[in-house]
Amino acid sequence: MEETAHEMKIYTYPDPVLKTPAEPVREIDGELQRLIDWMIETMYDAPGIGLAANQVGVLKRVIVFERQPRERRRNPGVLINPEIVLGEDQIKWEEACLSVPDFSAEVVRKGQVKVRGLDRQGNPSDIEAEDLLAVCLQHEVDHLNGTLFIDHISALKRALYKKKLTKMLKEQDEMD
Ligand code: GNR
Ligand code: NI
Repeated sequence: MEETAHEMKIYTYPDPVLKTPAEPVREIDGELQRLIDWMIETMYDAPGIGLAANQVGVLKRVIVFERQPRERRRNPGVLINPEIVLGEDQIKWEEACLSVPDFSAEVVRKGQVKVRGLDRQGNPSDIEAEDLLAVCLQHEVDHLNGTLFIDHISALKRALYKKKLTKMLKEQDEMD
């Protein structure tokens, strides 16, 4: 492993840290800069197109995301204390989550959003997004509020996923 690698552990469902709302950031200090760098590394290493601090066990309102999720080049974005200030149109997208292993499902969200927060220097930053980036930003803000995409699907589909997960965990247990 490289000496500069700082991938953090990604917590998975049903860990309680994923259900706990994160606290607003009050001070943008060196520790927060380090967290942001590690989150960006962890996101690309996973690989994923977004990551919320809850997912790495830190209850601070910080998200990182890939600004151009369809491009090969890395163009990371950061928002501290993000809020969705505008949402228009509905789209249905097949979502997955690094914290919800081996599952994906269609979720209805806004197709266009404006998300307001602070950049890593502490300056106000508005991100306008559509399609996949809009879905991703809503998914990340949900994480900060303790919500997962499986909270948006039907109770039946969610129950089926829980059953599948229990079976997977049991099989894993029997292996070791
Ligand atoms: O990498 C990710 N891909 C993705 C695809 C469709 C909808 C949402 C996402 S976010 C996910 C990474 C993640 O779990 N972020 O919290
Ligand atoms: Ni997620």
